[in-house]
Amino acid sequence: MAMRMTTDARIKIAVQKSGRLTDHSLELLVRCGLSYSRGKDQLICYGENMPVDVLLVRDDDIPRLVQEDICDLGIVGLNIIEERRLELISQGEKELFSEVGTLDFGQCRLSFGLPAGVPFEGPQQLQGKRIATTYPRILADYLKRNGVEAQIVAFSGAVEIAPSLGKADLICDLVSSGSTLRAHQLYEAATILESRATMIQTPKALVGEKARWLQRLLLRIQGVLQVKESKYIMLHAPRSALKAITALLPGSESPTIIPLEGRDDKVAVHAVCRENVFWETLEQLKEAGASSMLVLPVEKMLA
Ligand code: PRT
Ligand code: ZN
Repeated sequence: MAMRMTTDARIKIAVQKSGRLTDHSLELLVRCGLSYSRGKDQLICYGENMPVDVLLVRDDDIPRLVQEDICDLGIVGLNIIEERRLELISQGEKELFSEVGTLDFGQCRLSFGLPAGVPFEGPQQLQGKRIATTYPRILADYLKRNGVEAQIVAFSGAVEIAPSLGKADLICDLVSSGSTLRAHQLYEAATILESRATMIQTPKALVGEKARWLQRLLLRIQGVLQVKESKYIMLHAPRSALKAITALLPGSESPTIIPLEGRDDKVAVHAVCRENVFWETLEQLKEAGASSMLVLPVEKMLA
């Protein structure tokens, strides 16, 4: 009994076992301060310094594990989440997982791929066509919303070969660089879903210690995401140009102004910029009168 209680008090996060999201997902958790050891079977990473364990599974299983409350959290592409959400809704399921945040990796688009040379003039053109996809529910939902009837040819992979096999007129598949489409003489005609890795949470309310840890973890994730873009900038500014210079600092709220020993005409300005600071910005700052500029990466941030 005591054993079971300790297990239940731990947060379980479902992460893709091996694929495009794996390294980024684990890296995010490590940057949140988690250190873990990988179990012998390689299926669970046991958190050593936080009550957080990571279950390594196929990405397609992640929404179900979270929805059925086997895991408290999951990191998975919005494409998989949407497909599963539509399936659950069609089954009359009311208790779904909730989305807690969009992450900064796994970007891709669910788009129509048409044979090169066939122009795309809008959804009406899809009427009566055969469309191959691994996302039949998202596609059906799109067609319904656009009042179009088409034949959905469900594939489990390698959708891009469907047109050349004569199995479909066009495809609806994930695209990132577009090179797979090009290699099959297809082009990206229109996007129906923009996807990114997303964190989802169980529909069951967490309580006590576990709820507190979840809150801490979510705050840390937010911090990690903010930090990646943020820079700390230090510079010297003539008092007369202070207004113009602070207005140029990208995404900074209220900079710290520090007097300079022995100089009445100049001050030091320190600020956190929530966006990247490019060379162009530094050049503009210099033109406005700034000097001794330093841009530093931000290691950690907690609002
Ligand atoms: O084994 P498991 O089921 O866990 O993995 P999987 O093979 O189903 O998934 P995986 O690792 O390929 O992708 C995991 C997630 O990464 C997806 O669900 C998306 O959310 C996201 N993602 C981001 C992508 C892509 N980019 C992507 N380009 N998933 C797939 N692709 C494929 C696409 O299907 C097509 O075949 O890559 C090809 C197109 O790429 P480009 O660069 O040629 O356009
Ligand atoms: Zn998968």
